[in-house]
Amino acid sequence: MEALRFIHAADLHLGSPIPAAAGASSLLKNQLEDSIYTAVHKMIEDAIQLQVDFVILAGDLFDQENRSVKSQLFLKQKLELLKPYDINVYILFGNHDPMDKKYAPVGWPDHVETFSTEPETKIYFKNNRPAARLYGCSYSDRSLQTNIAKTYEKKEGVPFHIGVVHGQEKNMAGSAHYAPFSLRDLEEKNMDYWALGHIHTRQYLRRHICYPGNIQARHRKEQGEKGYLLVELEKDNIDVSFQAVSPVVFEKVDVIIDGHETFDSLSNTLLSQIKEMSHNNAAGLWLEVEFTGNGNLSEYIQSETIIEEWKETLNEIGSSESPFFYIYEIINKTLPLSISKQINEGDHFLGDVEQAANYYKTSPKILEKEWEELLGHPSVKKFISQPEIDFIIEEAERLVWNKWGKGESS
Ligand SMILES: [Mn+2]
Repeated sequence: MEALRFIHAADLHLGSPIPAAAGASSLLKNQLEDSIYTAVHKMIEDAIQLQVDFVILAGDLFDQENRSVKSQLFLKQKLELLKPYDINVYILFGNHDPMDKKYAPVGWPDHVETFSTEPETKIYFKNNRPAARLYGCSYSDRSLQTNIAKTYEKKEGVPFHIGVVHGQEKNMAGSAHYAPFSLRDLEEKNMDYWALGHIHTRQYLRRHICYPGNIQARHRKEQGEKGYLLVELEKDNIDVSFQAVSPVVFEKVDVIIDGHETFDSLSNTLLSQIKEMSHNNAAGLWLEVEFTGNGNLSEYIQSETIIEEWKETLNEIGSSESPFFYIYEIINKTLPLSISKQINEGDHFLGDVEQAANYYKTSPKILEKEWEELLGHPSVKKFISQPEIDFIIEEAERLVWNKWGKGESS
């Protein structure tokens, strides 16, 4: 039995808009705009270099159901590069690019096989012998409510079996519309590998049941390196390794201000923390920096003018680093020493503020009632989740503390 080596990717979301921060240079904006294309290009180069047998794309190749012509032609051109190397491609379409929607049609070359909207199997031949059977089913519409993985029927006669599904594990929130399955459903099928798609965070549900995550982050909430999975299947062994290809990486840096008396010392700490983040494959890091702790610098970090100037200075340094970094936001969660001291000494008013804040944070139901009109509004509801509410409460808490600590009573 011959071993197999293949690439498993999903959720390319080609054509997805990636909003950049307003202050970023056009160079940075362009890089961000092109980042998905750059990531896909790198994956194709890797496929050739690593001499993989085939590539699986497990859904949501295109971001919008009308599939932009630019994205389709781009992908077709890239996949054509694989043909001279006998690298096949197996494509399944997901909820973002369902098959039965209207889009300018683009034909796929022969070595690219797409799964139809009925569960079907494809056989991969290696050296003229059947080497693997792939099971898959594309979305016809933007939702697929059936447990499609459960309907896959394993047919013997080939050495390896690979299930491909674009869907969500049943216990995950909002799973009902996306081919919901339980881990047990998948395990019972005894496949050698499950190539999953749909969830943008890389996850290994089992050694052989994996979500690769999306290939390039599109906003601050998709943190860390992104890429594809390289899978090596042998008779009694499986090896799955993550390969980063995303040129732009979103990250968060947490810096504690305690003990820093000057801005240059704090800057040095921040810069060395950024250096420690090793992202060898990334061209650039987009950073959200959060300052916490107590110290004399807190008072200055509260000033928007200072923060803006500081950000600019740091970003000038960042632009000549490799990978470059760009700080798009600085979040201040610090307190001046004098105020933290007053809190520790049991200042009643400051203590009361803290208590009130904790009360609201730990009893979301009460806040829901008090803010009913705001939080119940359908167009607001979508945008305000619990972490954001907590953030607003903490901001309010810090604002009151600072004003009180400085003796401002108006
Ligand atoms: Mn999806």
